[in-house]
Amino acid sequence: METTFVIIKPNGVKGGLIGEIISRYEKSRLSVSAMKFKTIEKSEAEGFYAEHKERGFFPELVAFMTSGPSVLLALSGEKAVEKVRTINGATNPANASPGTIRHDFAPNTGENIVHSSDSTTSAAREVAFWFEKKEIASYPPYSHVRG
Ligand code: IDP
Ligand code: MG
Repeated sequence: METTFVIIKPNGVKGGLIGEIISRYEKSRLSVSAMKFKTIEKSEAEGFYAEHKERGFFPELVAFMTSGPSVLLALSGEKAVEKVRTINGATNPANASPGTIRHDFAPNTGENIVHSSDSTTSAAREVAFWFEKKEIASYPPYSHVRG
């Protein structure tokens, strides 16, 4: 069992895609183990994306991520990190495979609808960055009713 971290970015929330996106993860037998609806603050976006702070797109990324509410999620299940990266698709939606979230909904690289952790190490850091321990469900993944 593995846990990964996801953000439904402000354009995913504004676009009415919360249900659609979470549904795709659940259909892949991933369970929501923590969830929060919030407008990310500038200092939080800067801290969360610190690895990108020297990149030219950083100010634009921070501005976009703080432009409206996001949904923050911890998702648990077998191979959760890799599964979610596959479901989300390539960073640049022009390179994303048909059927992925970014292919289906993202207008460009900067506003690519979803974030997800790129390794189990990042996932542990990112889950801890946004959630307190008591906010994370400790039960094992659901027995999905679709079997
Ligand atoms: P990832 O989200 O697929 O892991 P990263 O390379 O970690 O991609 O970049 C983090 C985020 O920064 C991307 O999701 C995207 O929103 C933004 N970003 C990355 N590269 C560019 C770019 O070349 N132009 C604008 N924004 C970018
Ligand atoms: Mg990344």
